[in-house]
Amino acid sequence: VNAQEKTYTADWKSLDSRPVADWFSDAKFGIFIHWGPYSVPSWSPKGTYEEWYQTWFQSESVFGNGKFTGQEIPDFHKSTYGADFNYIDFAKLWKAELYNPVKWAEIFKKSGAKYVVMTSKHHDGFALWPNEHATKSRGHLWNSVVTGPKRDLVGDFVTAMKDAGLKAGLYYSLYEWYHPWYQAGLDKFVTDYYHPQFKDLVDNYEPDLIYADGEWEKDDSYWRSKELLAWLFNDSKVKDDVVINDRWVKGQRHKHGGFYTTEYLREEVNFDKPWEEIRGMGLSFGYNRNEDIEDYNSPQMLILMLSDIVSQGGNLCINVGPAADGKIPVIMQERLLQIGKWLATNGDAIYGTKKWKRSYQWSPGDRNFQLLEEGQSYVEGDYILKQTVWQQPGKAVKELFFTKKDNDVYAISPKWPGKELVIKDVKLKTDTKITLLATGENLAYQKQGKDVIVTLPEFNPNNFQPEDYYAFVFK
Ligand code: FUL
Repeated sequence: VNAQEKTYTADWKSLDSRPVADWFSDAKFGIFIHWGPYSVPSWSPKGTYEEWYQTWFQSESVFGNGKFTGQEIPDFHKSTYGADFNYIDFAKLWKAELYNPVKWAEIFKKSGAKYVVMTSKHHDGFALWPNEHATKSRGHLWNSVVTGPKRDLVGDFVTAMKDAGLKAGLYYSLYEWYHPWYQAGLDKFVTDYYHPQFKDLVDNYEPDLIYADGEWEKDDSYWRSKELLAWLFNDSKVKDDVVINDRWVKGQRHKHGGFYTTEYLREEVNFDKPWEEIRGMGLSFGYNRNEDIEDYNSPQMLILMLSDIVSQGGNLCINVGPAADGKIPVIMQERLLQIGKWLATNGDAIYGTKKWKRSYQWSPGDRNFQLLEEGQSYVEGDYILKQTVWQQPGKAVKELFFTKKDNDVYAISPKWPGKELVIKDVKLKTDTKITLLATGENLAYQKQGKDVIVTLPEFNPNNFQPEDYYAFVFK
């Protein structure tokens, strides 16, 4: 039964029976965008989420991994903006004067991403579209058309992405810091605010994907998200197609909703549903000017992350934090283009693939790999993966990531394997060709027991582009 032929009821059994559209699992690579009044200070201690500036500054709560006193943001704020400067004042300073979503879309297309998800409203409650609920219920100007950018940021974003052939998604936070109705625990926060505001967003912009968030504080008896999802699936303008995530009710991630979400891969991933990892190129979602070059992942690291996640059946949605002026920081643009160049040659191993019978091959023993530095070319035997999600400290590392598509299996190697590539435990048909995607050449191989030994050509740097070094793909 197609999603569109069914009527859904407001219970998980019914709602969970709705399939996640295939385009999502096939896309594999997306871009997340966190942009809001917090992009004006764009500062937080390294390793924390910059978009949490408001609550950290106002409540002095300690957020992060325990390394912090909780005074960092209040101190920064007072010395930079003064004690009388409120978070609301950031919205007025936020001009987005260089915001050009058509240019964004060009960059995103070149990155090889297939979908882009932008914050329509983060936990600070600031609406990036002309939503009256935000302003009226709070009693101060709190959307991007009445203050700050004076522009429908969401509308222009969705139009530009769709025009470029990208899927356009919207992030939406259920809970809000400092919303008077929410703080008072009033039901009207849900009936007169969350639900109607959400409907306004969905029916005005018809997003391809909705990334709910901030569900963790309240039970469903408060949010009544199931009712809203029944509306979304039965009555909204996007009822047939929209893809949703799993953040709708406290404690229900990886259980209910659409695709499952992970964040900085803090959790085990062994899912029977489409899933997506989100993270920044560095350590934040909102742009953090406090991060230095070494806090950004190298292009190789990002490509290996993508390969690692895709080999486990997931998507990677990598975050970029635009500056307050609307520019995507040039380092982030460069990373996106680097990923895109690699995908242009090797995307066959990523897009539309599924998990193979196993996701990786572990190196024998405790071997260290070193990542390439920017501009460095490959030197045999000098290739290390720094602490990563795919390395077990002191144990073996993942030396191959596998994916499959139809009858093809892909092996993604973080380094040039040397004279030969050993693929363990693989069945081949007699006419199987083994191809190196970077050069297109077919390679000789022989079976050895259950394994296949592929003979590699003499490594000739002249045959490769810089991006080929990030990971070598064998089909
Ligand atoms: C989290 C939020 O608290 C972060 O600020 C960020 O928006 C991330 C995508 O979801 O739970």
